[in-house]
Parts: sequence; C-alpha cells; structure tokens
Amino acid sequence: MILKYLRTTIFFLFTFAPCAFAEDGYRLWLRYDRIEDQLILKEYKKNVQAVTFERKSPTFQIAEDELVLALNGLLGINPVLSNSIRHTGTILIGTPDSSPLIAGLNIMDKLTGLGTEGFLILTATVSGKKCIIITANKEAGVLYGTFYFIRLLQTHQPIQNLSIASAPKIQHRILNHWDNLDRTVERGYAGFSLWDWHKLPDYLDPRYYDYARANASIGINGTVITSVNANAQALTPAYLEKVAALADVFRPYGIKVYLAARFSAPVELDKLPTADPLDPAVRDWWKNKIDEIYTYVPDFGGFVVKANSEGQPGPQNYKRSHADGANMLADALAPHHGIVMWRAFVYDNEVPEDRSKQAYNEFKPLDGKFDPNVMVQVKNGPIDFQPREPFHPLFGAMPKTPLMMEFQITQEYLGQATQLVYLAPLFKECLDADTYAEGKGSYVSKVIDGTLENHKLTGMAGVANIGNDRNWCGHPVAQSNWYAYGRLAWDPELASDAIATEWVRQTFSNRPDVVKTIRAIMMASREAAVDYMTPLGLHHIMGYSHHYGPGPWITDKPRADWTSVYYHQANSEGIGFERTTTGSNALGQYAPEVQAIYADVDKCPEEYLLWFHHVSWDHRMKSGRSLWDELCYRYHEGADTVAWMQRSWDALEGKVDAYRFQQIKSLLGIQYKEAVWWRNACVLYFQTFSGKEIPVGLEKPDKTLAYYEQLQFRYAPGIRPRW
Ligand code: GCW
Repeated sequence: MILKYLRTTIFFLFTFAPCAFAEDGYRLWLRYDRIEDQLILKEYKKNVQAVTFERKSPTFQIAEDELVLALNGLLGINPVLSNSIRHTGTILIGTPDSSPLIAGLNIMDKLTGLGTEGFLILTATVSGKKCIIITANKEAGVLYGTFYFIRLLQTHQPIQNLSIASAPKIQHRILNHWDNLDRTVERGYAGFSLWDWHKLPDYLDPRYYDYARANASIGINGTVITSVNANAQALTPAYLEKVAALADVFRPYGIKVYLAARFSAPVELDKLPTADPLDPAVRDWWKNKIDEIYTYVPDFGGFVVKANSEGQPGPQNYKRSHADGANMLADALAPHHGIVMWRAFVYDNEVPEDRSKQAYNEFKPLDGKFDPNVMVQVKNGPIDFQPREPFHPLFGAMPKTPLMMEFQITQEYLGQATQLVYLAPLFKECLDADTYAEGKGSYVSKVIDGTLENHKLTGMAGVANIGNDRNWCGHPVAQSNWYAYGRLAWDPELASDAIATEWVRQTFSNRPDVVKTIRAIMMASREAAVDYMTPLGLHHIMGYSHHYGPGPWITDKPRADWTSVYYHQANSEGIGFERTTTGSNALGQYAPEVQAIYADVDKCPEEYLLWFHHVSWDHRMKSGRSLWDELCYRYHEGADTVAWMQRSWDALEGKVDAYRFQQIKSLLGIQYKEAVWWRNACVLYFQTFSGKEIPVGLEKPDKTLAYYEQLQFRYAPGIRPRW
C-alpha cells in the first residue's frame, strides 16, 4: 500500500514537475513532455489508445505505470486499461504464460533465442483489432520492451508497423558503485551516495525507485552497491537488513544486488586468526556468511572483489593465488547461483616491472584455474581508466576464463564533474579493438560477449557516476555516459553517435538543429580531452591523488607508480614510455599482429606513440612537424575544440530549456579554463626538457610553470578516504 502510494507520488512529481519547476535534469532521459509535432502526435494517438495486461505482477505493474506516465505526458492521453482487448490501438503486454492472447499468437519461434531478457515488439491483429504486442519469455524482457517502445515515441520513430526483436548480448550488465558506508563516494563527483544507510531499511527514498527505473530503461540488471575498497561492516546483519530493503525495491525492475567483499572480513568481524582461503575454518566462515546473506536477499547476485591491490587484503597475504581466493567464495556462492567478479586491477610497487604488464603477468598463468561461476573483471586498459589507453592485453589471453569488462563511467581522469566528455567513443574504441587472439576479427567485444571463446557467463561493469545531486551525475551531460554504458552493455555493437542521438532526443529535444549540435559537441568532446590532457599516448600525468588537473611534475611519492614522471619519462632526448623490445616489452603481451601495428616508431599510430615509444623531440610526425611542435599543436587544438564547443552551445540559446542551457554554458566556461590550464602547464613543463620554443602562432602561456606547480586542491571531490 505504502509502496503503491509512493509510486503514485513519484509519478505525480514526474508528470507535473515540468509545469511547476525548471528542467533540472532529475528526470534524466525519461522525460515525457508533450510531443510538439502535431503530425506525429496525431499518428501516435491513432495507434495507441489502450493498454491490456491479462495478468498483473509487480513487474507488469511497473511496466503499466511507466506506459501510462509516458502516454499521459507524451501524447496527452489516458489510455484505457483493461485485461481484454476492446480497442484498436491496444498495447497488449505480457508473456505467453501470463497472456492467453499472446500464447495464441503463434510467435513461439520468434521468442526462442531471445532468452530471459530479450523482447519482441510487434504489430498484429488480435481479437480483430490492430494491436501493438510487447512480449518476452520472462517478465524482465517485457519491462525492457516497454521502455524500448516508450523510447520509440520519445525519439519520434514510426510505430505503425513494428517488428522488433532485441536481446542483450551480455548477461550481467552491472553498475559498480564506489560508495562508502559514510556516504562519501570514491571518485564520485555528483554529491553523496544515493544509499541513505542511516535511514534504511525503514525509509525508502523515492529516488531508489527512480534509480531502478532509469537502469531498467537501459537494461542494467545488477548493481554493486558498496565500494571495491570494501568495508567488512557491510556484511553484518545490521547492514544486510538495509541491503535487503534495497534489493526488494530493485527486484521487480529486474535488478540484482551485489556487494563488494572484504577479503579479511573473517578476521575483522569474527576475530578468526587468518583469512587464508584454504583454511577450513575460513571457508566455513564464508559459507555461513553467504548462506546468511541469502536469508536476507534470496536472489543476491554475488561479490566483486578487489584483492591484493592498492593495500586491499587478499589471498596473497597467505601465499595463495587469486584463483584460490576467488574459488573459495565461488564455492560458497555456487549453491545459491551467485557469482564472483574478481578484479584483475593489481600492480605492485615492489615488483620491478612496468605497471602496465603486471595484471597480465599475474593472471594469465591462472587461466583455466577459476571455478565456473567466477569472472575475472578487467579494466579496459592496462593502467587505469586514462583518457586513452590501448585495450588490456588480458583480453584474448585467457581463453578458458570468462573475462568481464570494467569501464569507468565516473570521470576520474576525464574532467570529473566540470567537463563535458562523452565516453561512448572511449568505450567503443576498446570494444572494437581487435585482439587477434583467434585471428582477424577477434574483437574485444567478442571476448566479452562470450562468442569468441564460447563462454556462457558474460558481464560488463561500469563504475557509476551517480550521486545524490539533483541531476544525478553532477554535469548534466554526464548522464549520457550512464546511458551509453547501459546501451553498450546491452549491445556492444551500437555506434557512439547513434547512442548520442537517442540520448539527446530523449533528454533535450527532437529538433534537428538541437540534435545535430549537441551530438557534434558530444562526439568531439573525448578527443578534445585527450588532446588537452594527454595527447599522443601520454598518460597518468594528472594531479596527485585527486587526479584533478595537470600534474606532469609529480615525483617523489611513496610509490614510483604513483608519480607522473614514471609514465611520461621525459628527458632532454625525448618523451614517452618505451614498451617495445628495447624497453619493458609490454607490447610483447599482445598478439603478433597487434605488435606489428605498434612496434615501429615510424609506423605506430600516433594516438599511441608515447604509450609504446620513447621518442626524440625531433622525430618527424605525419603532419611534417617535429614531435615537440606536434605536442604543442595537440595541446592547443584540444583547448581550441573546447572553445568551439562553447560557441556551438551558445547557438542553442532559446532552443533548449533555459535552466540547463545556463548550467552547461557556465560549465563549458570552466572546461575552457581547465583546458587552457592543462595546455599551458603541460607545454611549459615539457619545454623544460625539450628546450625548444613554442611554435610561432600558438598563444603563449600567461603564467609561469612555478605558478601551476604550486596550485593545491585540498578539497577536490572524490578523494579516496584514508582509514
Ligand atoms: O582508478 C583507481 C582509483 C582508485 C580506485 C582504483 C580501483 C577504488 O584512483 O580510487 O579504487 O582505481 O579501481 O580499485
């Protein structure tokens, strides 16, 4: 009852918010404002008049509520709701099990192959009336189909003759929240954690429902609600009760809850003398703990684990392998059908080896040693979510192990919440990369979706950029990265610009000039960020610890691999990290075909030049310029592109809502300042090594290097807690 009341309240807010309040971004891409184009409106109204569910369930109720909300808003109609077909233009919704009418349609062959989450949207005549059928094998598919249908209306697509089949290519499509129990969010730039632990389990913030709706609308089906830098307290009854309350909210939306497991929990919580994964008492402890979790959350998804990485405890503390650790948890989760997502993000300052090689060196020998319900979760690149990295060499190198992709949606290294950087092109660059593991066409996407190496268990994780800011993600356009992540987890083959188009149409406007302009800004934004931060393959030269702004001068820190000089290796001869046979030979971790692309400094694609090579300042680039000149040009080009983004955005005044127009305008102003700051600081710093002049015609920095070096940001958001 209370639930129902809450839901009605939320819908009320959603429906009426635009009249009473500014467009503040709360509604994300689920804005259902009236369609202005009268022709389209008329056409839609003809085709959509009623909604029929023959049988209801909590998930179907959500689908019906969403449709009613959307049809009220977009078309201004109150559809007739019934459990039988009486009107032309009925949307008939259900599964063959829930709906005798659908079961009678002879579509079973179309449904096979769509799995438990795929759906069909069809135009068909039922009981003599022209109807739109939204159906699936299971309820979750029906919900996804409903959101898909609503998207068709939001983006003004034809609906007269529908025949759509869609199924996710990846099984586990998961958000990883790096949320701490005190509600701070590691690398979070959108306020505090959504999870109000203090008021849970009794108070269910309406945002939990809206969060679930947003995820369901793009097919996200799992959420790890606690940070990988895990706190064992999350596994205690006091917290499990709260976790259960969230799981109950999310369940009808098709979303499972997962937790991060702290490897030393048996020691911390119950004073066991060890957390050795082969110790019987430790194994029993986890078995009992996991059984206990399932009494709270019967469909608990499982654990993500960060072990022996950046100070986190793990099996290596006891001279055991990552596989020993993962399998201990997997064994206890298996009877409940839970999974382990064991992260491969490991590197050790004590190991005298290029950091980019370490995960591969540790994990490759373990191929085939993991239990069947373990996935190894690998970041897209071998260092750490940089503006540009080559794909991680583990992709394609562990054929016997299901590898899960980990992307970072939150913009830790890409401008945080002050910069507009659309990440789909970054995600795609990795997914579309060819590993050559099984010959040409062995794309990373095929490793991830299980087709290359024949795995059933598949997954993608995205480190969430969501917080309790009114607009969820801090920067209004950062929502597009949440959206794009979900869409690509459903189908890694989708194109970045197509996803941008969908998102803009739903989130801003269907006006062609608006769509074109915002899409162009989004599509240019990532490359611009690469250029003004880390052009030509540079990486990890951000400010120390908070990673805000430039810090190429960072040196003398507790660990060499936490300094910038480790990565750029600039000296009077040149710049870049030699990773070919004459250097660390990290390139040797890739297939020979990939090595052939990057090995020769004269042929290496320039976007990865300084990733793989230490290059002389005088090296001739494709443009005919010297490396030094080219570096300066790239830094300038990056900042100039932001100026272009500003001008393009300004032309939208009056064409998008005033509130977000102003927000984005002022944020772009900050982005330009930050781009110039990056450019000037880096050019001045690298000039101390090249000893060359900034090319004529390029604007000279107006401040000194010393000025940039002394800037401090003690309170930059998202810093890792130090406990
Ligand atoms: O990107 C780095 C971040 C850490 C993070 C770590 C990881 C959760 O700077 O804040 O810790 O990666 O992925 O484990």
